[in-house]
Amino acid sequence: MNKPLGVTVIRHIVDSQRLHPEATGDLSGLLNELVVAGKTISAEVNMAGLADILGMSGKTNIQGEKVQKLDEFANNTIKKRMARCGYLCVMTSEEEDDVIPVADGYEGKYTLAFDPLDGSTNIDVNVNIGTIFSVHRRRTPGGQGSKEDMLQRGRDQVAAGYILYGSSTMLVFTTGDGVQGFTLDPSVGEFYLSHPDIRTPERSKYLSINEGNRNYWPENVRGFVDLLKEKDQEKGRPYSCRYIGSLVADFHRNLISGGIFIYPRDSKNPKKPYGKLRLLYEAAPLAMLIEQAGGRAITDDGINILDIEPTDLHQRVPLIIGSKLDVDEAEGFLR
Ligand code: AHM
Ligand code: MG
Repeated sequence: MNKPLGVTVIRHIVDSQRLHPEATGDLSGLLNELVVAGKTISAEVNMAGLADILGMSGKTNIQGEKVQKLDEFANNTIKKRMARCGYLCVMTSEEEDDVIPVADGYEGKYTLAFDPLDGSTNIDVNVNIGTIFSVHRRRTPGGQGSKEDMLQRGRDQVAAGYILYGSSTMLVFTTGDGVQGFTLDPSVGEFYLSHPDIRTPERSKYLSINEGNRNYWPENVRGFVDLLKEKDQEKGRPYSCRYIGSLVADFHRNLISGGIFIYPRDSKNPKKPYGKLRLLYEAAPLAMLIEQAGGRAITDDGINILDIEPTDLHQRVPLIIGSKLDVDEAEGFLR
C-alpha cells in the first residue's frame, strides 16, 4: 500500500480495514488499544530518568503512590488495558508464569502474547528497550481462552509488532500486508506513518551477536561468525558488529539498515529446546515482521521460526534473523 506521510496510525488502521469489507473491526480495535498502552508506557519510560531528581524513587512517589519498576509498570499497563478491550480471550506475558485471563464478560476472538519491556538489562541505563506483541485468532469456541489458544505457530499470527522506546518512540507492525513504521510525535500524542512499507536490505553489513558468549557457542557457530569477519570484497566483508543487548533494538536497527542477528544455542542454556530468547513473544513476532519485510528467521539448525509448534508458553529458541542472503548463508554453513 502506498501511503503519504502525515497519516496517523489510527487513520492507517481504519484505511486498511476498508480493503477488507468482511472484517469486523475487532483487530483494528485491538491494535488501537495496544497503541494507547504503548503511549502510556512511553510516557513512563521518558520520565524514568527524572524519577530520582523529582523525588519519585524509593517506595512512594510525590502523590503517595507506590512506585513500580518499569517492567512491572509496562506489564500492568498492558494487562489491565487489554483485559477489558473486548477483543481478547486470553493473554501471555513474559512476566507471568501462567496465562492471563481477560475480564469476565469481555471475552473476544483473539489472543495476545507480549514481552512488556524487552531488554531488561538496559532499562535503568537509558538505552533502547521495547514492547513486543503477537496476536492470534483463538482456537477454542468461546468464553475465556486457554493455553491451547496461546500455543500456536508463528505462521498463524494475524498481527505482530513492537513499540521501541528510544531517541523517539516508534511503533512497527504488520497484519500480513507489509510492515509499517510510525513515529510518536509527543507534542500531540500521535503516531505518524514515518516508515511506509519497510523492506530490509537483502544483504547486510552488520552482525549482531553477544561475542562474550563465544566460548559457549557450538563449533559451527564460531566458524560462521569467523567467516563474517573475513575479508571478502564481493560480499562487503568483514561485517561490522552492532550489539545493543535489547533484542527489539538490535532487530529494529537491522530491519532498517540490514543485518544478521544471532542468538544461538549455547552451553550456558543447556536445557532443551535450547537458546535464550522466547518463541511466543520474542522470536515469532519478529520473524513475521522480517518475512514481511523480505528477510528470514530460522533456528540454528535451519527450522523456520514461523513453523515451530510451541509446546510451552515460555519456550526458548535459538534465533538467526535478518537480511535474507545472510540468513541463507548461515543456513548453508551451519547445516
Ligand atoms: P529480557 O526479555 O529479560 O530482556 O531478555 C531478553 C534479552 C534480549 O532483549 C536480548 O537480545 C538478550 O536478552 C540479550 O542477552 P545477553 O545479555 O545474553 O546477550
Ligand atoms: Mg525479552
